[in-house]
Amino acid sequence: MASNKPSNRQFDVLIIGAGFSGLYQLYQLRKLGFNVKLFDAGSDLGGVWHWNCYPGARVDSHIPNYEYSIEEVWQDWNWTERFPGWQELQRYFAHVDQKLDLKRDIEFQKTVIGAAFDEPSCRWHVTSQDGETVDAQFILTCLGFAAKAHTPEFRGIETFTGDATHTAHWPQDGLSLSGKRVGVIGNGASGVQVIQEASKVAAHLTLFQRTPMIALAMQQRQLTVDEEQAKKATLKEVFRIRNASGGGFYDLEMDPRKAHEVPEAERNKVFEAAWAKGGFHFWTGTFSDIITDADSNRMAYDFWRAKVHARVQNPQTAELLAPQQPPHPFGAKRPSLEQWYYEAFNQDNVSLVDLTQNPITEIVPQGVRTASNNYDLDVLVFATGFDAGTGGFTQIDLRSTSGRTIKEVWQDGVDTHLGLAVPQFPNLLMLYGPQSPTAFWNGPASAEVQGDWVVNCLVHLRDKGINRIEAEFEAAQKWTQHMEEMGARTLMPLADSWYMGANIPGKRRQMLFYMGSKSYMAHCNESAQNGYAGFKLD
Ligand code: N01
Repeated sequence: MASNKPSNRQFDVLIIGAGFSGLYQLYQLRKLGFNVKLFDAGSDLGGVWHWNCYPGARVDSHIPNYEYSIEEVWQDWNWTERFPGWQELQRYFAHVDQKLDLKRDIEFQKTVIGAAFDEPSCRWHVTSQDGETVDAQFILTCLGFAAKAHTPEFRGIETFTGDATHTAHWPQDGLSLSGKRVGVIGNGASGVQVIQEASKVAAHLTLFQRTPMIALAMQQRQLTVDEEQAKKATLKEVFRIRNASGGGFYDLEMDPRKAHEVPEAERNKVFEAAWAKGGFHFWTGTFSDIITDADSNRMAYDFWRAKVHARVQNPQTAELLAPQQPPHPFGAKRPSLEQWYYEAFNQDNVSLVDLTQNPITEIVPQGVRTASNNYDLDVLVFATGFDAGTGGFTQIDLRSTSGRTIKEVWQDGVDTHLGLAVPQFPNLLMLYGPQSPTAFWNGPASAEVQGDWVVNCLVHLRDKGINRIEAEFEAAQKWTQHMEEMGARTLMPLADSWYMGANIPGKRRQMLFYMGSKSYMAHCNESAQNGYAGFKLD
């Protein structure tokens, strides 16, 4: 509940969320003399990497893209895998804390449940679950885009007598899948990862698939200490290029040509090279028109499909996993990365239920009932994603200056100025939020680049004696319009993705994330250079 009571504890800045963005803000603002506090709902650092401890959870951005560029952090840190898993990422955050001494200004298990802006004092009253209300001039929301898990409302869901969990709420003390009959609903990034691990240990694993996932080869590998040490000499330059790049990767280069204009042999060479590099290279590191031209997009899809069919023995299963007709344009939904996902379906202990032919009718005490079958299960995993971008906000009783909750304000769609601020929510700045490049921007790069903009903004306000910053309605409407126009020039709107808000029943369909961090930052910097155009400063 939002509260209007004044509080005993007062801060210049309250940061919500101890992931990459929140920790970066804390580190920078504290150095600049702000009185800062960070609240996080979890019991340790890491944001999603604190919560996501399901078997196989690992990052899809390859090292060294996925880390801070802060020298005192990287100079004596060595990664062991090109795509590190959640345990290693948790160790990394402990290392970050050790180097930057962050925890002394962080309060854990401090879930923010409400916030109301007090006009006379020009400060936010922020209430947490434990009943305390604190007072801050500015709130920085560093909630991540996946702060609210989505579990579909299957009939009978509460009757299941086995262990049921959403991937984002995986028990911190573990949940064994060994020797169990495991069902997984969903095959996004989380589903693919948990399926791979479950396939190794489960007595039987059943994937309930609604839409085939266009999963790309991760090309995981171990990193040696020598290799990591040798890399240090190049890291400053690597991070400089990464942070200036259009997606937060130092080594993801687009071929400027259009795929359908390139001779087939040449095109396949480019596709093969990207495939061999692994990770997102095949998504955003081939031709410039893959996500804008339907013919070029289809060429990438067909290349991918042939790769999958070569690995799956049963042609019918292969067709379910990689159908002749693309389920949606390639890349218009976030591709998962996989290591042995497709081979898993060659195993006797793994089966696939096609929900388009055989939909789930209800969850029963023993397992899942579909239109034509019953599946008895010991463990049911909901890898069903998130109310992305906005869910982290709308679950807080966050009040506008006119008293409306952000949930009400965003009911008919999100309007923000530059994905940084919402009209009628003064002195609240969003990092990695909706209508900024979030989903298309490697997290640590965004934390630093967008993060520096926010830090500079707060310094500017302080230096100029400005107490209040608020997004203007007209600027926010223009930004939404600009995003829709950009989206319409791509194939993105054609998929029912979380990028479009289309994965949540009843959520307004709109482009929720800005495509292109370079042009995004150009807009943000232009606003700052013009006295924070689009914001009202008092
Ligand atoms: O969620 P998702 P996620 N009945 O939304 C299915 C990041 N991430 O947690 O496609 C049946 O992608 C749904 O089916 P459909 C990453 O950015 C990163 O996997 O809607 N199925 C889909 O298969 C990622 O994109 C990492 O038809 C239902 C699945 O559930 C984002 O988080 C790791 C259903 C949801 O997939 C979200 O990934 C994990 C229903 N009623 C996550 N409702 C790494 O970096 C939903 N589904 C590694």
